[in-house]
Amino acid sequence: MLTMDDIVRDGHPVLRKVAEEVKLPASQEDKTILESMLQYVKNSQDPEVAQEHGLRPGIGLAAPQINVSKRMIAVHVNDEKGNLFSYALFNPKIISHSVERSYLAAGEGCLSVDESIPGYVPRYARVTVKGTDLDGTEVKLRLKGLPAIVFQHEIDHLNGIMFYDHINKQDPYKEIPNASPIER
Ligand code: K3U
Ligand code: NI
Repeated sequence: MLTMDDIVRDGHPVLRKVAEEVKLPASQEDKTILESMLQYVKNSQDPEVAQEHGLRPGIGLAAPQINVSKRMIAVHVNDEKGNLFSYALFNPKIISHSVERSYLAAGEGCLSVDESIPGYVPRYARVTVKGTDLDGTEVKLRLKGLPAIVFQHEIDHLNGIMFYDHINKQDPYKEIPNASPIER
């Protein structure tokens, strides 16, 4: 079971590397790692398990965050209507996106960043993501709202990008053109 001890923190070089594509069909080792990532995110949202193991709650996790430089992400998040988006994907890719942007009004956090960093993180409002799930099935997801933001945050991790890279350094709360806030 993954715990916070497995999560590398900001400053670790793996977080700045471009992660390698996973060879498909995935090996049992890669599947086990990806399953454990999704399990971390689920466990971290269960108050009893999280408290028992000292897990910081998360809605997503990318393999580089556990020092595995491979293109794998796990997401477990509800949209504003309460629909659950629970996915563990190999080689996720944004294949198209809206021109319109969005951002979380409360800003973003990251399990690899211990402090909170204020500011708006501009994201695409809608994205279409393709990837391969744990069964080897190709999936194509059309996402908006919080799930779209989380997938973009996790795919950024695969490209060595941290959420705060997107924050305007001079004016962290500067209005983002053509963007709608998401309150959560
Ligand atoms: O935002 C977080 C949260 C946790 C529980 C309930 C609601 C929100 C915690 S930070 C988080 O989940 C990151 C995880 C990371 F860094 F490992 F990928 C994902 C994320 C947070 C905010 C916006 C987008 C993605
Ligand atoms: Ni993160």
